[in-house]
Amino acid sequence: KELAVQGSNGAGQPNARPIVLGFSQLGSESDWRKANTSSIVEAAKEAGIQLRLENAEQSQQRQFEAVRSFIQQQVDVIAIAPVIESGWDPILREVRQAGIPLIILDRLVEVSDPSLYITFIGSDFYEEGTKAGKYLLDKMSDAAGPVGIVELRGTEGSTPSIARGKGFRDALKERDLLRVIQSEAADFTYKQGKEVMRSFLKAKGKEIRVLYSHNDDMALGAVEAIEEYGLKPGKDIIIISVDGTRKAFEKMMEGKINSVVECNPLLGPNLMQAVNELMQGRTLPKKIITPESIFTEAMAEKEVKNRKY
Ligand code: GZL
Repeated sequence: KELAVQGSNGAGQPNARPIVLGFSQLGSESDWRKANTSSIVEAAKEAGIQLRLENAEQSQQRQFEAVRSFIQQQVDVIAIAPVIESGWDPILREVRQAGIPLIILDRLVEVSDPSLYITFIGSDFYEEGTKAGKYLLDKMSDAAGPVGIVELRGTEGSTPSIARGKGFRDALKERDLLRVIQSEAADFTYKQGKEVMRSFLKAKGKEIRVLYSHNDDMALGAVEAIEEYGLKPGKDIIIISVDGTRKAFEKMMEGKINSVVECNPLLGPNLMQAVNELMQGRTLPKKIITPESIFTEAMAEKEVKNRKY
């Protein structure tokens, strides 16, 4: 690769051109995703990096096509937020063949050879699931009989859905009174969260004491379904969600969601920093994990003004 490209600090030769980054974004399914996209667009502008963003609207096939077009365009760096973990080996080998460095963002890929990508920038989803489970252990510490939990899973086969489900279950192992009685994928969307929650209520009704939702958009849809059914979200059914969007904080202030585990979408600055560093020939850590917290309805009022997404 010609090295006469301009780093963000103008490190290149005077006539250098800006770095070109091809980014395959997986979709626009949730508020988290929209915040993630705007963070990346903003950070590229700040860094003087030319961003070519393709939105796959949750189709892996369209992500493959986007990556192939970035190879054709001979971009300097490729970044991918992979919709699901499987199926990436062939296309990542094409990227390696083309000699283009690759960054994986937000979710992970399951590949035979991890050297196919330079670094992963995102969250520890297992940890997020564990935090949700530990909150529930504490919230239900004085429960006498079995507690029925329903789970709205994110996109089937995606890292957040797999790992948030596992972390949650591992945390609950110590209390077999807490039981997941229904679990279904609702693709991280408001609409499907509402539809699947309706079906849970039809099937299990008052047996449901807790909802664990893998993201806020599905949780907000479920809140509507619970109210339509005639129960009180946050009271009759304890609700734990993940992401920490403003809308979820507003629902916590109304007492309709009880706890939200933070998942930070503002990865733009980290991504541009990594792009600049690898273009300057520096080595990067294999994983760059963003620090995250958990919030409850008690602290929602104070925290809501600090939320950036
Ligand atoms: C998590 C991200 C998930 C969010 C959802 O890093 O991949 O996808 O939790 C989003 O809101 O749709």
